[in-house]
Amino acid sequence: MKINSVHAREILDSRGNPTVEVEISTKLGSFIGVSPSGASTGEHEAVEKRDGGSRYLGKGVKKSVQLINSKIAKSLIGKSCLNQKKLDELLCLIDGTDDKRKIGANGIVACSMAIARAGAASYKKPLYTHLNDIYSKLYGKKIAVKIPQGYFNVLNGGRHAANKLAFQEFMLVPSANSFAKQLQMVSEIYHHLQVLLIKKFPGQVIAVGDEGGFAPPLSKPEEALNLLVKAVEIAGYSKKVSFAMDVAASEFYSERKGRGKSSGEYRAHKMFNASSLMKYYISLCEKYNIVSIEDPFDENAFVDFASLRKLISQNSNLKKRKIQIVGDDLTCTNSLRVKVAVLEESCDCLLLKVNQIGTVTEAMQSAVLAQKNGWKVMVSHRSGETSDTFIADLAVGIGCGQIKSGSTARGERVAKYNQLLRIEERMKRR
Ligand code: 2PG
Ligand code: MG
Repeated sequence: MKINSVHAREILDSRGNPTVEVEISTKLGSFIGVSPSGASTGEHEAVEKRDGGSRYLGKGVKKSVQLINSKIAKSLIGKSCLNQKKLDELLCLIDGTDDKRKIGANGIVACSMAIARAGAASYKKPLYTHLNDIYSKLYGKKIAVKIPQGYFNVLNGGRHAANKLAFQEFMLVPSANSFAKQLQMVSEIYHHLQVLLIKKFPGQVIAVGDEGGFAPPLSKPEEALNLLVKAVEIAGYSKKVSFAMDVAASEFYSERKGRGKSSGEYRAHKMFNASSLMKYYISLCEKYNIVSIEDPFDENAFVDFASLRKLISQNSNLKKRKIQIVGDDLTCTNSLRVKVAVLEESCDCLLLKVNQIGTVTEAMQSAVLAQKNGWKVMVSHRSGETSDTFIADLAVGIGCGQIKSGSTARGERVAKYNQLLRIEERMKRR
């Protein structure tokens, strides 16, 4: 099925910042791809191209839009949208840099996602099935589609909120036999949490952070976790919900000059070094039913990640509970960095964000590498999003079993969860 036209435009994301939307048309209609955008971005991510200057405070994306409407359109028009890998390679080739700084990963990812949607329509398949075909081919065997476990971020800190909580995300992990039930449980807990917060902070605004979780004036992780335990209890789900955290530790890490790599400081509610922070994580895991910790250390601290895994596996109280260590800023959906993390045994779960690397194919290649090395994969949104639902189909299509898309509030967050409800319903009908 031939691509007839490619048109990029600048639209706004959930934080009110410009982002790139691309519309690719074939004779079957037009198909959209749109880039999300991070706030706690890893330094090894592909480059998000911004215009600079005063327009939109420098955050405009017109330069990337223009390059897509000229260079990329010229190369894609007339090509078949069915060969995702070949077209993704072509996008990388047109950009020609190793970090996609010329066109911008934000422009390229929107093109790549629009191509996938056009491909799915040509095969008359739902997006998740088409993505599953592409993934199975890259993997070298048929991968089963799967509705994922949700990791729902209901309390926000770090770069996603204006409070003093250094840790970025506190997530609920409900166990249920359907996604619909998971969503219902979290929505109920979320509303109980709201009541608890209103009582705890009378007269203060209980605003939500960038990902729809509450952002109350807390500073210690224990305060956040205690509130979650309480809300879960009131909702009547005590035995059915565990907890996860994205620490996003690079955001409060600083190196101490001249003292070598692992002598840096972590400025959270108090000062830590890598070893005291490690002990702190162990104490949190002993006290709370935590099953997943993302980015517990700086984005270059492969060895500290590995030491934490080792410490958990040697702890008699914790080794039976499977606590996964997730790489996000550490690995940046980049297969070269995943390879290092595999060798160092830094993680056992890869956070998968397509815009961190730039194309659907490259993101899938990182997921294949992770899974072939026995890791889990968690598909993820960004803190700046639109109502686009691509990642819901991606999580189901690669059958990875995990997704995080923020809280059960705010349109751009629930859009993904609602899409999972649709897919689950469709899969049950078959
Ligand atoms: C993260 C993400 C998404 P951001 O750190 O995992 O939650 O945040 O998009 O700001 O990088
Ligand atoms: Mg993260």
